[in-house]
Amino acid sequence: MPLVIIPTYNERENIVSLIKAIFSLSTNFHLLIVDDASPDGTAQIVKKLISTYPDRLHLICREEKWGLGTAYVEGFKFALKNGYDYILQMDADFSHDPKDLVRLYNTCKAENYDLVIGSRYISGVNVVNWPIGRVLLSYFASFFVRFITGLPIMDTTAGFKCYTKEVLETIDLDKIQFIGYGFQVEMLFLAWKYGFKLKEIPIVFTDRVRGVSKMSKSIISEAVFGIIKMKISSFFKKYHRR
Ligand SMILES: Nc1nc2c(ncn2[C@@H]2O[C@H](COP(=O)(O)OP(=O)(O)O)[C@@H](O)[C@H]2O)c(=O)[nH]1
Ligand SMILES: [Mg+2]
Repeated sequence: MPLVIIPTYNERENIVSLIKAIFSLSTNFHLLIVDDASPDGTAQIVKKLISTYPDRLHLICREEKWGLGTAYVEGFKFALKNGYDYILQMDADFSHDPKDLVRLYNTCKAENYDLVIGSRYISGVNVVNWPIGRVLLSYFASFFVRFITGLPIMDTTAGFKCYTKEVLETIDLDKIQFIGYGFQVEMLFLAWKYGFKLKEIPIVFTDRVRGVSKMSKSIISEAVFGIIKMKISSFFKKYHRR
């Protein structure tokens, strides 16, 4: 059974239509929202929907804004504990098209990949409505990560992915370093180091229409130094699958 994990912080304008869009897909996805005490009441809105989708919709409410990376780690642990075998992740703001969940999942399952990445940069630059500064930042960040780590992936900071449970069981989730966006890179890097089969498929990424971005300068500096540190420390680690 596949589980889609969506971290939220102030996504009240997006969350209901997103949940409905996912539950109207042909695949029987289950859904976990991990909310960090959004002041706009995102969690309360989700809670009201649980009775409509009792077995399919799950919610974890955290007490504070503890960051994207830790929200995903908590979601991954939930997925493993509850026996899901494919775990997908996406943003709450419709930047990732819910219909692409089916493509990610089917590619992972039918073609026996361990991690499938919805990629903005595999065939040119498929980003719609982002300000040029944000596109350049993202494209440069992706290049920087590839250059430092050697990852054979064009969109190294992608947040739209499908993992098999084996990947999440192998990676020591308690040792994840990044709390912000660098988390996406760290998971990808570890999956690659452990020798899992990775695949990029093209997606179109559209900037959010509703709500505001949570990207910040501190997230960027965590990422730049953190990635160099991650690469250096990887020389001293062994990556054996349990
Ligand atoms: N739970 C949780 N979700 C977060 C946090 N920061 C961002 N998000 C969510 O992560 C996703 C990506 O964030 P977003 O603001 O769209 O970033 P951007 O698209 O890179 O500008 C969205 O679903 C956000 O609501 C956080 O600290 N905690
Ligand atoms: Mg976004």
